[in-house]
Amino acid sequence: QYAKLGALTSALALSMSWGVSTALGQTVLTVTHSSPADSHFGEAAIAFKQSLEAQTDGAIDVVIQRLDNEREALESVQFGTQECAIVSAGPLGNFVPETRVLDVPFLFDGYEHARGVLDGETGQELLALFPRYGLEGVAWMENGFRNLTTGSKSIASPDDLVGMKIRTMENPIHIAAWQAAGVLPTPMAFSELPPALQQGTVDGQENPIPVILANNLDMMQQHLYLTRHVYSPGIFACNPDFVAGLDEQQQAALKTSGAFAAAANRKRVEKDELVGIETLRDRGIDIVEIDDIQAYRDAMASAYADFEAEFGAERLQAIRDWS
Ligand code: EAX
Repeated sequence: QYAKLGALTSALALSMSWGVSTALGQTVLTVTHSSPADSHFGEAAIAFKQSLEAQTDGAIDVVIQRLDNEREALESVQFGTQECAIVSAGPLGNFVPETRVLDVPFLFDGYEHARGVLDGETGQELLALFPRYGLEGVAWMENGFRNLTTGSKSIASPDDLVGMKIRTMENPIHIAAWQAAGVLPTPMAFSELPPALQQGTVDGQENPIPVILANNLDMMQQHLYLTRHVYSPGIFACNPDFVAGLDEQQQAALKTSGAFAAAANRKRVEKDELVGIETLRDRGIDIVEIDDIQAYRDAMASAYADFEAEFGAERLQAIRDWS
């Protein structure tokens, strides 16, 4: 019964999206992402479009759209009402649970470390699990290391965070880490964040420099603490049936175009990290370097027993020790 229903819904989904081709017989591939075009995700989408359209001689028409509810984007890709999405890994663990290991705070020392793990065995093994959950993991993307921002309340040490309402992504690992620090985490989709900051329903939020810059979150916040507490990967995901419907050459082009997108994405993250802090300072937000990052690690320490129970202490250590 369920199998039949499943087949029916996928047939429906098929006719709703990629069944629709243009007069020229083009296949339309819609890819959404959560930031403006002038951003680390926007540049990735443009690089992908240019590469795939050129490689397939225009047989695939890539349409880029903005969708800043990342959970909805992944649901639509899974269901087949849109072909692909670039999203941060925020909600990804609710779809592919094994990817949650990447969300553990203070797991990576820096960009080289995080990228090495994603490009290496761990990242590739995780991508191979996606089809089990109705998704095709085309390439890892990058959102960046996350930093804490607050509105009128300022913080001298993590002790001051106790009782503060901080918006987090809809990510159980992040939520547990902030709870351990005494914060009242308020998970919500990215689309709900600007109004929540403007209306003061939360005291702060956390996001990487590229996201803060591209979305002008500094205009809604007064203090930026360079906590770099957690690395935020992104993912380029597509609907597996859509991918299976492409010919072999197009599938290969999809993969290499995903790699182009990832390269453009990383390049923009690097640029934003390099000049973004100065730009944000010039725009007027108070920027605070953290001398005692260990205090933040200690504040979240009580969550680590659970993380070790979920992922294995050895596994976490192996990721930390990557070189
Ligand atoms: O993908 O939800 C978030 O805070 C993400 O970092 C943002 O949507 C960028």
